[in-house]
Amino acid sequence: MRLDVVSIFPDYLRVLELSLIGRAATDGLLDLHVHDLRDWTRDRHRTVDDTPIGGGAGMVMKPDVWGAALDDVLAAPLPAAPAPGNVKDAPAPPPGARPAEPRRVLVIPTPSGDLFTQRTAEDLAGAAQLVFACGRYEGIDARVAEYYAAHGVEVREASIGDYVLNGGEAAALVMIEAIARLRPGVLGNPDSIVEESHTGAGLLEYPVYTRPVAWRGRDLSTEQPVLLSGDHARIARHRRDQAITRTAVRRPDLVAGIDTALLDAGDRVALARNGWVAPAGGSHPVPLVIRPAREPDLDALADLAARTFPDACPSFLTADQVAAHIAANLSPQRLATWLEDPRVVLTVAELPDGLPALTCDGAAAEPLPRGALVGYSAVLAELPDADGALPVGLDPRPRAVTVPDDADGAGLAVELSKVYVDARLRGSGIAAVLLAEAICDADTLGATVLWLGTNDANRRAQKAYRRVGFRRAGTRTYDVGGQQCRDVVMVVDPRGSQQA
Ligand code: JDE
Repeated sequence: MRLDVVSIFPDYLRVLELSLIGRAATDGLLDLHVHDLRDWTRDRHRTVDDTPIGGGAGMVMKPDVWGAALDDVLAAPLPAAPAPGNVKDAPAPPPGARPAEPRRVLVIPTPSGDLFTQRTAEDLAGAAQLVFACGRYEGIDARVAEYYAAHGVEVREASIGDYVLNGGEAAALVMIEAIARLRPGVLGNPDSIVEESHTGAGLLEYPVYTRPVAWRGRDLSTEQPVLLSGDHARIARHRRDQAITRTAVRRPDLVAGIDTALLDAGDRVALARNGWVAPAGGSHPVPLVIRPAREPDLDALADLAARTFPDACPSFLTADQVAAHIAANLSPQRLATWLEDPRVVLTVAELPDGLPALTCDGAAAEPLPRGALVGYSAVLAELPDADGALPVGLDPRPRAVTVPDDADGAGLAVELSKVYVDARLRGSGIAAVLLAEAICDADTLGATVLWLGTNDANRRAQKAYRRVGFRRAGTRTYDVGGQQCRDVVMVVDPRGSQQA
């Protein structure tokens, strides 16, 4: 690759002689040329600028000087192209095709250009010649870029960010470094490039650590023991979770642009924990809020409950039996009672921006409106009120559940009465977050055991509960609209879950 830089401060680019780039130039991997723009002036004062036509502050660089310089540099001989087959990933030319014109790109660093990104660097790394035109003052006469674009040169006006520099030199150095390290042989360790592109879902890098393991009060053997476990799969999962959390906190703009086809189930849970939901089949994550239910939610919540309950029922139940159960146990009135009862914690999953209609794989689904409720959970503490009554809707505690005493010799059982997620958002990680939240809520209520009953046949649900720490304790029979169903009973000790 040939690199040309044209500047009125050629010495500014002397740093290119140093480090990996300079080594690549001496090794012949890069053919680097720095030019003084004033060499193309023809007046005694070597003038490169003039006052703006139309008036105004500052000076503008002259098109005639730039034209003379760029005509020469863009006609310069190029290093011999590598033989076909030597270029990794290059498409094979069609048989009988004559060799294509080498790709020459004129790059003009300017704050008003297109944003230079890693994609731009990857693209430009494939060119045969890059010519960087470094302007000073208020810029270069606009006709220069237009002229070369109109005469078959690929022109890229490129910005390295939203700030103003005194000249294009520093921006050119940034772009050259980003591009040159992608060229074969320039970077010492090509593994690190491979690894970068692995996180190519558009995530920030995970935080990295080296010895000493304990440093200034921060001990990784207690903070992140998985990193010292030697379990490569778990380490990879942990790092990916960290990358997702970091991206959600620092660059929500990047999360909104993630291609969800590149996400696995663990990624979806990590995203949901950080306030984003990636629906299966959707193209981009959308914001998710997990929050306590409020009075205005009641109708939508009852609606969601009625929609999701039948999914969890065994198939031998009739529609009437299911409907009877919903009318009795999941009405807005019942939910309102829960909302007013301090022994009940009702949590909802809301999509504040809704969900766009999907047109993935030709399958279109209805969009969801802003503020749509897509999941909920209810935990009920087994605490009698002043009249000795337990919360309405609390199921009798199955014999299989034992209630350990806490430090004061008093135990408390809490039932995880409901956790449901809209069928459309299955596998999005919402259930895992609602469950983690429910376990924390149980701890807050003072529970020494959190228990639940779930239909024996619903293996998917049992697996989800097991994943967040529930263990099978036994069985119970459960009445749905007059029909006795067999449930598996599962338990978890919620104590200390808040730190997690
Ligand atoms: C490149 N991000 C920022 C600056 C300029 C007022 C003052 C100066 C070619 O025309 C240019 C080039 C530059 C230097 O590049 C940057 C830059 N990426 O500042 C100006 C414009 N307006 C003009």
